[in-house]
Amino acid sequence: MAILNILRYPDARLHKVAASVTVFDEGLRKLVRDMAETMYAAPGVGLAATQVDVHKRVIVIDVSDRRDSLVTLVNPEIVEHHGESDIEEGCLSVPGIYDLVPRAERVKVRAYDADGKAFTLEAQGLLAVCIQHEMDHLEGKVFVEYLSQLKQTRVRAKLAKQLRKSA
Ligand code: GNR
Ligand code: NI
Repeated sequence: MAILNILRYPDARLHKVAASVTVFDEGLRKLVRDMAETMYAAPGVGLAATQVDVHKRVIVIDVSDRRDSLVTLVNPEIVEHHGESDIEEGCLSVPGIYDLVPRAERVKVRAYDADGKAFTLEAQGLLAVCIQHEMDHLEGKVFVEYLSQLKQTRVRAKLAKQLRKSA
């Protein structure tokens, strides 16, 4: 297992569009294990492959308190969405920034697991929001891009200041 480096916004690689997985092999299962280890270590409730500079449609999520309920989504598709969520988001690629962005409260997702078995998942609350957040990463979209230009300017200033302090 390995802990992978998480890209930080702004980084052009966070804007790459991920490609569908076509081969379900040991390399894919190792990527999923390493992504899970990276997510748990961070700690975060989700991680998209884009964030570790792998541009494949792979997501890991665990919103459980005990951190024992890993969900792996390969090539996910939202087939139904309902309502509006009011959960504030954060992102491991944008540390220290939290805000509300428009998301559905409930989603039905069709995806494959790491072995290539198809399944559907009905999610609500934090899990539903997290799925939408991670699927945006696969499209090269980071949650702060939903915010006003004024807020985005403030986010960039805050991240630049964090970097200066850590240097
Ligand atoms: O750890 C995370 N927490 C979180 C909280 C609310 C909505 C979405 C998230 S996802 C985030 C981890 C991350 O950056 N995934 O891409
Ligand atoms: Ni994120």
